[in-house]
Amino acid sequence: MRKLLTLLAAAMALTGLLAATALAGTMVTYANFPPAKTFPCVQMERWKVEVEKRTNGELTVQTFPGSTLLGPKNMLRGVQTGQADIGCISTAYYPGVFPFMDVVNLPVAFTTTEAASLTMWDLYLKYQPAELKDVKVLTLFTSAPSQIMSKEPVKALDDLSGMPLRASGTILQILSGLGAHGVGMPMSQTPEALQKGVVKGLVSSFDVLKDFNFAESCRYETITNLPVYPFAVIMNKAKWDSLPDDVKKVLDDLGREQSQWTGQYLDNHIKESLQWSKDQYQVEVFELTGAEHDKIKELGTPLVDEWKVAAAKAGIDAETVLADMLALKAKYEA
Ligand code: 3IO
Repeated sequence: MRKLLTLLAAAMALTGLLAATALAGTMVTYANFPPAKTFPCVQMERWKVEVEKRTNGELTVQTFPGSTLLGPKNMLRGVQTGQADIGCISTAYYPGVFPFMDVVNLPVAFTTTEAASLTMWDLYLKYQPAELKDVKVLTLFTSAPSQIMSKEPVKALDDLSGMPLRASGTILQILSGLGAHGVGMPMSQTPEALQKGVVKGLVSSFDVLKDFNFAESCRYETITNLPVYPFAVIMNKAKWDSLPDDVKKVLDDLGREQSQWTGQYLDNHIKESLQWSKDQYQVEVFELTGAEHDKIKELGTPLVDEWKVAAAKAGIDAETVLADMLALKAKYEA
């Protein structure tokens, strides 16, 4: 009986200790829209591990991949209102909402994800755009340059005529200039759209061939080097304000590093994904001619002008921001 009581007392003390530890720390929720295997969620899990390690567990992160907490289009509002503490948004799903960050989605032919991601981060830090003032930006990154993945071969630009392809943001306008039929929808809805046949392919980065198994239905890949999609990881402002200073410092110190880590991860992963797709499904990869690349470039010029007008309307010094972006791109691609 004595022994039992001692054991019971010890167990209660341990429980109390664990509860106290949990109380001393803060738990935050982190919502993401695509499935767990995809790169936005891989970077989320890496961020969680690093944060919990670097804060010695003072901050714990509960992750919700696959739109289990918030979806692609209610992510921004959901974080602003505190349904989730942290959320990952693809800014191309919010036309007109991010007039500054849209600059990263312009057809300037980024060659690596790492360069595009670091460019986005540096631009944000320098200008602190008004459109992100009501949330805390934890990190920023992009997808890799966008390519066509389709059920029917696109060996030349003429093959695009009337072809319905899923995309978002500026790529939609380029597709219409090429005679294709761009269908705007979030990445997370694309598996169903492909399966139902409402689109015959998509324009995004090659990581999705493996991570969504799109290689199975989209056996034809065409190298177009279209724009990257910008992503922002944002935190509810009141939640951020409530965090202790030492935790804030850990998160601030991680922002740029996380951006670079994600860029490097994706640059490696698109290669691995394409090789996997060749091995698994014998996908074919088509290269366009120089003249065709020139045509794509030509179609991009009015988009840059349109961005300048929209940015100026939002009070952004468009010429300076664009010049800065191109300088950062050159620096990081050197
Ligand atoms: C993307 C979005 C979600 C999951 C994996 C992804 N790989 C590339 C993208 C970019 C994209 O097409 C988009 O809609 O953000």
